[in-house]
Amino acid sequence: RMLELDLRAADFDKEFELAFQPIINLQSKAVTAVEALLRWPGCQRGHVTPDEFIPIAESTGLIVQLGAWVLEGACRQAMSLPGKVNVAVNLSPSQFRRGNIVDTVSTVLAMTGLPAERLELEITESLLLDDSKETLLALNRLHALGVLISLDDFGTGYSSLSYLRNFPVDKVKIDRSFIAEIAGNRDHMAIVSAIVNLAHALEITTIAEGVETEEQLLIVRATGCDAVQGHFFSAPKPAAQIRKYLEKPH
Ligand code: G
Ligand code: G
Ligand code: MN
Ligand code: NA
Repeated sequence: RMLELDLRAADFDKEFELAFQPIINLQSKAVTAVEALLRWPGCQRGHVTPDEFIPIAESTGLIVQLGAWVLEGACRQAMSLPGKVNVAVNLSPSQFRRGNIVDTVSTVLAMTGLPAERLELEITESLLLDDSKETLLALNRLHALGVLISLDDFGTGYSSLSYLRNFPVDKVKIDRSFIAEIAGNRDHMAIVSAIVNLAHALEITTIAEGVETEEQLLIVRATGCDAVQGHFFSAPKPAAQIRKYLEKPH
């Protein structure tokens, strides 16, 4: 694939950018974190989405270097954004399997000066699925550094309840497919409520993803969910725009 050659040849600093999307706490109504999302505006081949290039970065192993670049950039931005917001960074399973993620994270924290408590690492159930000792060890070490672990896209995979008990999970992000239909579908509201209650029983915080309308926001709030993210508040935006969003009162 040609994209693979472009990715191998890419100068990350010149071609890639991070977008940031606010995560809003429903009690305080404050932005408590921003999620960093990778963009490739400098790609020679024109517009490519992360859903196209991230799988290639994963299969080639380039995600180890690219992921370290994302971590560093995200932590640097978190240090410079107002309001001491946390930053959430997506991690691929290959960053655990092919790279030394614990060393990478501790190096980036030391280099940028970001307190570990302000970094949230988003992992997916696919990482936990093969139940490896190495993965558990790495997650426990990351947690011991003080970083928070979020389980992303929750509800779409196996959603084994044992994951929430056996791994150091601080937050679950309820997949946006449940939120998309929450207004017209009682089953979806019941599922979201059940996830929120289960998480809270285990002292895990909940975030609803993909909130696009006020109606969805009100229903999500009624489930007792802690935080929301989605286009209703803001799409992922370049750091300069997110800075403005954080500076203006809500
Ligand atoms: O905003 P959206 O189109 O950015 O993201 C599409 C997918 O790409 C999502 O599943 C998201 O988690 C993933 N993604 C975005 N940025 C990163 C990143 O820096 N690292 C990894 N591993 N995945 C990312
Ligand atoms: O897999 P992950 O949750 O990391 O991916 C986040 C993805 O969700 C990104 O592609 C981001 O652009 C997208 N996203 C964020 N908010 C919304 C929203 O309100 N609606 C939709 N459809 N997508 C969203
Ligand atoms: Mn995510
Ligand atoms: Na997600």
